[in-house]
Amino acid sequence: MKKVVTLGEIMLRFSTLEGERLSETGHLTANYGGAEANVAVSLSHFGHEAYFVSKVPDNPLGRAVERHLKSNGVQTDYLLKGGNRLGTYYLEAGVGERSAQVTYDRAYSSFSQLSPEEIDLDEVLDGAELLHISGITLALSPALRELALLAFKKAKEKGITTSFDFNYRAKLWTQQEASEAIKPLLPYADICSCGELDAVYLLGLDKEDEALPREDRLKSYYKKINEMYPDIQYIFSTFRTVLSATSNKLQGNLFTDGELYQSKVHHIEPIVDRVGGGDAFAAGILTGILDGLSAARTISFATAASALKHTIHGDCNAFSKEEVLQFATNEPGKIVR
Ligand code: KDG
Repeated sequence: MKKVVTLGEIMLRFSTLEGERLSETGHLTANYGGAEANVAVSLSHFGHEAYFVSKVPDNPLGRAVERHLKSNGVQTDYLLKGGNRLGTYYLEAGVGERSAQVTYDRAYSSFSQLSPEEIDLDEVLDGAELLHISGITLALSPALRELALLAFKKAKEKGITTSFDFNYRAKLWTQQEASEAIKPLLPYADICSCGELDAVYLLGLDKEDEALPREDRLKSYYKKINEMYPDIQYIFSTFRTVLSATSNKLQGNLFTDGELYQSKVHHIEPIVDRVGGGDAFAAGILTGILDGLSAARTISFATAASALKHTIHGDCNAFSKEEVLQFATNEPGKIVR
């Protein structure tokens, strides 16, 4: 088993029933979610020794989070206890053409108040093969931006593979703020999840001609990103066509060695819960890379993992590597020429 480390915030999520408004509902269901925690859960289900680095309050909610992580096989040795509170978020379910809405209530959470000195990066990274962080962590405080950058630099020094997911959330910060925080980290990234909009609005690349096929535009963005940050060996994203709140088409893209690999198109219907689909996808890509799968198999595995996540409630993937492989059948992704 390979030691893999993710660092980020985990929150308690409250969701309305379908067809109810958050402002009026009397029924909320509870789950746990947080981008890097979701990735850790998936990585654990995919057979890795996943460690989640974070801070939660020293109260029953903090202990419940720990139990949730442990029950999914995630190692909690670096889960600090203390601080004010557990962040929460609320999800008003979408119906038909009306999409879901997220409301955050996470200010002053224990994790957002964490200072870099509280984490012993040498200990956390000792023996690790991979470190994964997303833009959500960078959005939460200047101190977390500093910690993430320190962690990436240290991981690079130690020869540990680093993975960064842009994960832009407009409710947390502006594009300008995100751009300024993300760019210093990218020279230290080996793997990165970056969509077309991220390339244009956060990295400032010129918009490609909309008349070009999507995959040609993406290939061109990825080539440019690779010129700017030559150490990035893998860049990935999905094409998502939203048909309704409960129906999607999903295709995965993985760029490596100058080639773009695409999965088959999954038509997901009905979608039970789309939150965390991107994290299951990222964990699938990371697993393909860690396990030495070909790029074609990696993109097929990751997209299948994401499609499966859409069929279950909550932010976390709950499928094993074997189940994802079976669902992905034998159809590897194809190179885009
Ligand atoms: O990627 C899914 C996350 O967005 C979700 O789990 C909640 O971490 C979260 C956030 O900050 O929105």
